[in-house]
Amino acid sequence: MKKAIITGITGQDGSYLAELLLERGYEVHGVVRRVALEYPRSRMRRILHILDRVTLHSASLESYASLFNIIADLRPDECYHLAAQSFVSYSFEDEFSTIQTNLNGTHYVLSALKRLAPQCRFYFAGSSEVFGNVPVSPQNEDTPFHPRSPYGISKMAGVELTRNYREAYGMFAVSGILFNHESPRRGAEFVTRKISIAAARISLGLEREIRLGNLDARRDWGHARDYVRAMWLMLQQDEPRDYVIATGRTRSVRDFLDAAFTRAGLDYREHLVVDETFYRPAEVHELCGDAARARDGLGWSPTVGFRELVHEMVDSDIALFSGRGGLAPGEWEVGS
Ligand code: G4F
Repeated sequence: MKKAIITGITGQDGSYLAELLLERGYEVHGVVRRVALEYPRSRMRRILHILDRVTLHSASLESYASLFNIIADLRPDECYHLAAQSFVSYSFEDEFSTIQTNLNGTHYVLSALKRLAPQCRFYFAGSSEVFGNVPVSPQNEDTPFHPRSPYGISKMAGVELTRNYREAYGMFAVSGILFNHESPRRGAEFVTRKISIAAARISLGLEREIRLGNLDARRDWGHARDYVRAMWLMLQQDEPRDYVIATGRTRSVRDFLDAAFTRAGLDYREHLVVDETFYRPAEVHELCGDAARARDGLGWSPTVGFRELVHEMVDSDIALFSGRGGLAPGEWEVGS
């Protein structure tokens, strides 16, 4: 039985990936922060249904020793390093901890694997935010990086570090450069989930307005369940390579808003307040990925389209806020 370790198992991607690995017969281990163990109903809400089938270990991305000890005990076959401070806006507010945690955390995991389990296959959760201010569209693995946020910089450095471990030490270490991927499990601070929650709550009479920033930003939005399948595929190849994962189609924030509110039976124009506080110091205006290498090399393609994604998210939030979602009020918004 293959042994896999996932950092960030309590997040959107970690939870879908854990399900996928369990289905494929893996022994699944997750690294979580101490606080998650203290508040399982909220912090572990995405993995409550599989808690009896995964083993959790508490560690901190800031502590080399804590990560080293877990890897020493487990000697995993595959390691998926997903944990990070992943909210772009917040990275402007706290540049230092974003860059420090994201980069050092990756470095610690890679270094411990090199020392203790050099045969372990390593996946790094890169991001399309590395492209930032793009000179060409769509973006692929050869597009130059020009990140526009401390978060993007931390991910660019992580991709380069992973490449260096591959080239310098011969490790099977790869990065997935994933474009935006969403689902009902998305954290409430990201724009798609903020919109689906607002659409649900307004339609149920629980709120009246939604406050948003730049509505003209365009993103290439796919479904997270499709994207974790690509992560797994990357580690099953003969050769380690980085891959862009994307749908190849962009929509604006306004398109998402319109589709979500229409699904909830609402007209977004009656509820929208454009709020300057949600604008970013440096915006990434448009990202669109070219996943040809993944299509040809991994046999990967997305299965969920834009409208299906929006509808799943809105329907799920209507169920959640009308009391059919299985969580008590207050448990949905914590620790995304
Ligand atoms: O949903 P977002 O916060 O996602 P963003 O910044 O594109 O980053 C996400 O995708 C990346 C992959 O490319 C990941 F690496 C990253 O960790 C994260 O998952 O914002 C999307 C767009 C932005 O242009 C933002 O300016 O929506 C715009 N926006 C407009 N109003 C807003 C809001 N974003 C948020 N979060 N909240 C708003 O009120």
